[in-house]
Amino acid sequence: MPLRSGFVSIIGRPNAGKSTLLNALVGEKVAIVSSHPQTTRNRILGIVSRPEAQIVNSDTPGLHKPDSLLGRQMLDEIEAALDGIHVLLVIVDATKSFSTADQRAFDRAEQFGGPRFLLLNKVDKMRKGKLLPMIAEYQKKLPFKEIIPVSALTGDGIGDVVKTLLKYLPEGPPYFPEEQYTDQPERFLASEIIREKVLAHTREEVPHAVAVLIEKYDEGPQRTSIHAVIYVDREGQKGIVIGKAGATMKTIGTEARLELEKLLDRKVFLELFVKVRPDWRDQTAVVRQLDWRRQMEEQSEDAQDLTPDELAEDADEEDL
Ligand SMILES: Nc1nc2c(ncn2[C@@H]2O[C@H](COP(=O)(O)OP(=O)(O)OP(=O)(O)O)[C@@H](O)[C@H]2O)c(=O)[nH]1
Ligand SMILES: [Mg+2]
Repeated sequence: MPLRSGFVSIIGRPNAGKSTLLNALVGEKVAIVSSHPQTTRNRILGIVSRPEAQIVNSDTPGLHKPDSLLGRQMLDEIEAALDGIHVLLVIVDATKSFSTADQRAFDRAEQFGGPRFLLLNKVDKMRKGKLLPMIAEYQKKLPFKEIIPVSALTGDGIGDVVKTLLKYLPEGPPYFPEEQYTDQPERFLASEIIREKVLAHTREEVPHAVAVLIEKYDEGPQRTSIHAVIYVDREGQKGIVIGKAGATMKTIGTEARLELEKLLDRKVFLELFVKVRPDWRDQTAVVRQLDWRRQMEEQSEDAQDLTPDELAEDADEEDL
């Protein structure tokens, strides 16, 4: 059988289930998930490798009208994720009525020249009888090559998505080694896991106002030491994240540490700090730091500017 491989991107409104779908496709937790809209802020690769094929899926932030620098960076991430892909997956929450945010996804999908599929997600929460009329309704809005009902949460229909994707991918060798299932560095994944736990234990405006930056990530001989700062917008939000007598922070820290230990398969020492940084979502310095690809590019450019002696000095410092 010829080998197939290609790039697939998932777009849709915030909270439709894109990240849950990515995790279901890969069979690993690659992207964080929460019940709050606009959880995902970066494009995230989730790679499915089979003996006969490799599907490189990209999760994206939810399509929305941006009201900050962070929001605009999120939209740039969506555009970057659509560049050069072979198949586009549009996902809707089938339990909700079609919204302007869904229309944004459909408008973007209309500009895409390749095959596009529509996934009707969260079918575990609806009566099966509603599906056929819904499929007909959606097909009238925009023609899709395939419309597939799924539950990203239970895994229902995910096998059909993979099977159908394989039919549309071009022949070609894999892009990534078979054992690699994401492109995110561990350091970024760690910050995301911490943010997920903050989102799980806060509500209203706090989840949108949270950013997590890793200040220290040391892979010592016995354990990995991680020092992370949870940024919020306002003093009151700091109190909410910390909780009564530090109870919320303790829960966030314990849950994040346990998940990190599972992910890294070693002991983790996690230190968390909360800092207030008013309006960070409009500050270039902070927003850029949340873009790990840019961070890595800048670091490698800085490294290129160094003389061999300076490079050696840098390496010594990292060993300390
Ligand atoms: N019942 C049910 N819930 C789901 C399903 N898929 C996702 N969810 C829930 O929907 C919420 C949003 O899921 P996410 O995967 O974070 O959604 P998203 O599209 O990535 O959201 P953003 O990153 O904010 O754009 C979470 O509470 C999920 O558990 C599903 O198939 N069934
Ligand atoms: Mg998401």
